Amino acid sequence: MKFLFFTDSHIRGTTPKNRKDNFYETLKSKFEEIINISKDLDVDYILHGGDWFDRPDISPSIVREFAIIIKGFNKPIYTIAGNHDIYGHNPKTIGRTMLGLLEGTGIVTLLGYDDEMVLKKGGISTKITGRPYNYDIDSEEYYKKYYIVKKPDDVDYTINIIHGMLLSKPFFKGIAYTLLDDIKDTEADITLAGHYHSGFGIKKRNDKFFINTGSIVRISNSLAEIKRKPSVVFVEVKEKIHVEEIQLKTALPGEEVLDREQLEMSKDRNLKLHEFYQGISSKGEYKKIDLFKIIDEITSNQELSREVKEEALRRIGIARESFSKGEEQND
Ligand SMILES: [Mn+2]
Repeated sequence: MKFLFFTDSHIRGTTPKNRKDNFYETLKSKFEEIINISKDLDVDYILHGGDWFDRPDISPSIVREFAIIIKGFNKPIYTIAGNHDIYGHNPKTIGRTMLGLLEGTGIVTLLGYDDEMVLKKGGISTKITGRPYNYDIDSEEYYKKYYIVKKPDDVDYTINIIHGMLLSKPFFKGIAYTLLDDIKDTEADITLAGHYHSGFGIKKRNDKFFINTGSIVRISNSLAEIKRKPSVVFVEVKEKIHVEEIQLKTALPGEEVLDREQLEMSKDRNLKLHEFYQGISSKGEYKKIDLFKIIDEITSNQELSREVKEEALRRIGIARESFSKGEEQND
């Protein structure tokens, strides 16, 4: 039984300010390459780790174009919603989102917290579970119920797909995350994670695989992202598990797509922080800014010191309270 996994495609019609290419065209080429890889490897199923779209309300013309492309996989697609796919971090809003539309029209199958699929082929059975993003997914109180899954006796393998901040080593304080070592008791043979865009590759703990090869697009212009080559993962389960990371050929060298000048500018920590404060202090502007993108940008920016990151995240926390109240009214 063969799978192809990729995550965090962040489909959008505009080009992020850090990118020098036509992001929309790049996205299309990447999807086309991934479809070709899936055909060449003759995979049975496509798995995606969430954040299909950059926002839940991407324009219909863009969704239409990508829906046509995604149908080209011509294989069942099992997936989950990421934080960018839903409104206000609320998984219950999926019915009014563009990912909900892909699900409703049968282009993808969304796995909710209580769903489990048992796939069978050639005498092998694999149980697939999905854990869409939720605000408490990495909380100390609840992370286990999302990350740790059971394996029934009557299946050969179990795969859990999750959209959460799973990391291989500790980050700085101020953002919730879950470490591989915290969840090594999971009975999932393979945990496939999205959400953390830089990824941690393919890791093994207690004979279990933990995989996040990162977003297929590079949005933030940190040094790590400039060096990173986006990739997908081929998984084959037979008598044993075979996993393989495949780098995308359509992903150009970081220097060619990410704006180095923007990175140089951000080296001035005070300037960066000043711009950030300006962004959130003007109310009209603020509503147009994706909070998680700000958090992603700050946390992945290697030019910022730990203290600056912590202070920024502390202030975001305060700003976020009033933001989510406003968002609920509009929703
Ligand atoms: Mn994402």
